[in-house]
Parts: sequence; C-alpha cells; structure tokens
Amino acid sequence: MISKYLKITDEVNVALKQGKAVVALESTIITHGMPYPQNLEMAQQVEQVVRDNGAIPATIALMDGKMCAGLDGAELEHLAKDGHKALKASRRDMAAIISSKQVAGTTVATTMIIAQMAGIKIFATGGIGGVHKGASESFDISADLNELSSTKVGVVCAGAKSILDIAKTLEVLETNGVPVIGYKTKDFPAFYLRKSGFFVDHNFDNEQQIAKMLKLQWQLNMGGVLIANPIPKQYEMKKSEIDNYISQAIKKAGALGIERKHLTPFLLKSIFEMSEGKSLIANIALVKNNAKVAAKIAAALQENNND
Ligand code: PSU
Ligand code: MN
Repeated sequence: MISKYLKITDEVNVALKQGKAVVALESTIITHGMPYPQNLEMAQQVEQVVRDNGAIPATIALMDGKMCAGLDGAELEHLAKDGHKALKASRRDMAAIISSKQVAGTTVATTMIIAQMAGIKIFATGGIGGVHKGASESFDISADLNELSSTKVGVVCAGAKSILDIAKTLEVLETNGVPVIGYKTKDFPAFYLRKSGFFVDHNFDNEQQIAKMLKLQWQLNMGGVLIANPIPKQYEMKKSEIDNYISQAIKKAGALGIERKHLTPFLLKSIFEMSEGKSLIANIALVKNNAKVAAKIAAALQENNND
C-alpha cells in the first residue's frame, strides 16, 4: 500500500538492499531555506559530500503524488527553482499534498517519516525547528520535536538557530524523550555559533560510538536521536552581529504579522538579506559539515550491523 506512494531511486534501493550507507537529506532547506541559485548549488554540493564520505545521498521531497527518496538532477533543479512557490510539508500536510500531486519541500519531521519508511537511518540537515520565542503566547512549537520522539532516525544538525528559544526547545526535547548527543562537543551549538550556552546530555568523540548508541536506542524500541555538530570554526559568525540580525528579523515579522509555518522561512530570508549573504555562506558550510558526519555515522552503523 505505502509502496504505491513511495518512490525510491534505483541507486538508493540497491544501496539499501546491499547494506550500504545511505544518508537522507531534507528539501525545505532547498525550497524555503535559501534563495536560488545558491539553494541548488548547496543541494548538489551536499549530495557530493555524502558520496565523498562513503555513503549514498537520498534527498527527500513530495512530487507527482509520491514521497520521493532520492531525486535526479532535473528534480533537484525543479525544487530549487520553485522555491517559495513549492509548499512546505510537515507531517500533517503529507496526505493532502500527495493526493493532490503538488510539489513540496519536506521539513525535518516529514523527511524523518519518509526516511524511516524507506529504511534510511541517518539524516543530515542544517537546523531543526523548535520552540519559537514568544511561544507562551503563540504556542508555536515545531512538529519536528514531536517527530523526533517517535521516528527511528538519527538527525545530524548544527543545533538550533537563536530565532528559536533554545532553552525551551531543549526542555521539550527532554519531555519528548529525545536524546541530544554532542559530536565532539559538550555545548549544544546555536547554528551560526559553536556554543549556545546550554549543554548536551551526552557527548561522543567518534562516529563508531554514536553508531553503537543508535543501534542500542533502536534495540530498546526508542525513537529519534538529535546529533549536534557545531559549525566549523572558520565559518562561525560573530555573536553580536548575528544576534542583531535575528532580533531585527523577529521585530519585522511581528510588525508584518507573519506567523505559523511562514515564520521560519521569513526569518531566514530576512537574516540572509541583512547579512548580505554572509549568513548564507555559514549556512552552506554547516550543512556540508553535517553531511560529512552523517555519512560517517551511516557507514559506522552498517559496519556495526555486519558485526
Ligand atoms: N531551521 C533552519 N533552516 C530551515 C528550517 C529550520 O535553520 O530550513 C526548516 C526545516 O525544514 C525545519 C522547518 O524542519 O524549517 C521547521 O519549520 P516549522 O518551524 O514551521 O516546523
Ligand atoms: Mn510552527
């Protein structure tokens, strides 16, 4: 039944059947996270980084009435060019978008769901959705945090942007039973910055240890794991500079009445514009860095499986 709606490319299918490492990649970052043509270049480069580190990339999106795991060059270009014209699909949007054959980028939540259906265990992204600032009034908490509680996928990210309330995001992750693991860090990173001022629950210094932990997590029938990997030092931004852009972007969104699913894309766009592209360079660098670590964890997980 599901297989009718799940389209896995031959390359990804063969890799999964042969027990090779596969890394899922999300596509809201392409449609709503970055402008064209940098979004297309980023998507292509990130796939290449996964390959260079010994795994097969599977970019996930909704297209032609299917959940696609693995996209060809033309499909990637289609998504990148559509940008904000494409929809942004979180868990609750899936059936409506698939049944009406619309095109959508998949959020972290939706990418996790499709990765699990396809049998992919590791997923690389930039930043996850979380608890927005002012959530006590708006109740704006990303469905990503719920998905992490139940869906058995390891998500490699660079922490959470401080467009979110990081303390509350970490609290909800704790409530939801989601382990937050630091890769070579004790500090939970804040996307453009290597440190948020908050700590991770557990930290590991290599991929093999993380693979071992993931395997046990799923043997215990538990859900997703958030693996936090800080932005490389040379791309880290200045705290005062990025904090300034973020607070201005939040003010602008408030003044224009932008909220709900449009809020994150609006904030990202404003920050890119205000920083004149500097934040985009940092964003691309950290996604590539996450893709590299995800590929290595996926490879370690396969070795571990073959033990
Ligand atoms: N945070 C970022 N960049 C992004 C997103 C979040 O720094 O591109 C995207 C991801 O796809 C994430 C989604 O899953 O936004 C969360 O949206 P919402 O807060 O509406 O759930
Ligand atoms: Mn939201």
